[in-house]
Amino acid sequence: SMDMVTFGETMVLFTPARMLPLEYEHQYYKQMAGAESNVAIGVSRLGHSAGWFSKLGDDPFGGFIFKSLKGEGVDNSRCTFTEEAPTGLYFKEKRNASDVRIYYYRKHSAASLLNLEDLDEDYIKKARILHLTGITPALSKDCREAVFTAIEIAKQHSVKIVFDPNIRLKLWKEGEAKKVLCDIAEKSDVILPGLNEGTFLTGEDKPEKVADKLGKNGKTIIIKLGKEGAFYQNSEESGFVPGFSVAEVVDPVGAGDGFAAGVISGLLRNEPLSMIVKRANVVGALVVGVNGDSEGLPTNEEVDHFLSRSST
Ligand code: KDG
Repeated sequence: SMDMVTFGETMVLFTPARMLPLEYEHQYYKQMAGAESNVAIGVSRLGHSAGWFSKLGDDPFGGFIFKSLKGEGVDNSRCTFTEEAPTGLYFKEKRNASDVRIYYYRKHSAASLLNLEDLDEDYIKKARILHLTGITPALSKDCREAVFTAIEIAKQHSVKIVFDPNIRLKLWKEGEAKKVLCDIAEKSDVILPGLNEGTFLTGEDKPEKVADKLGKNGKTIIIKLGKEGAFYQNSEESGFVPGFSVAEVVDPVGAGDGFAAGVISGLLRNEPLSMIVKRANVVGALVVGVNGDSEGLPTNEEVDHFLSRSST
């Protein structure tokens, strides 16, 4: 059985070789991206067992993703392939270090065909944590149904649900997104919004107020405040944890997934909430110093090393 199970779309990411508007770029290198697989890689690097599944195209890109995740030590035994649709793609455009834009080529992708038949109930119910993002329910009706069914399975078997809203308004309409994501938040045990996502879901703009609104029934809420750190609240405690500054932000994409991996690792180790949030901040900070959405994800030793340097 797995410490954590997650599922969603992983795409091939094409990164331009130069910092240039995409229209002028000729060369790309091939990486892998997807919030859920980023988290699975992160959790695995932090020393836990992580299971990830999706539906991949029966094409070279699907093969690349499948092998890469296996190489990262992620269990992908429940992943399926289809000939009906291609693996999704995504391009990054870097105009400068702080202006990163993304373009999806994922409509009607293989992952959007993921459905109830892809859920292995036994696999989900034996996990300690089910990680979900707000991206998967935006992909298709079938994907949404799979998410809500996975939630039911988790709840029936006391599997803790960690939910990162990951609001992607390129994928669906605002009103629909708000309704569905609030519904998932309501059913989750731990919710990890960025502050603007928290505002989107609750209409509040102060972290404490967002946490009060989202945090009913003993939920744990951790609001990501970027380089300012994070605010956390559960039924026993609340507080701010300051952020860590990194030498150079090379690529901000993926920091939130690193943070989620850090939180999941801390929950699996039963650490106190303030410690969980502190280490999660470090994981997020280390991701932004490296090009790519998952390449910078650290091991525990790297987190310890960073902490020892930042306190001296
Ligand atoms: O959090 C990073 C992800 O957004 C990225 O890896 C791609 O999953 C992705 C998405 O749908 O944007």
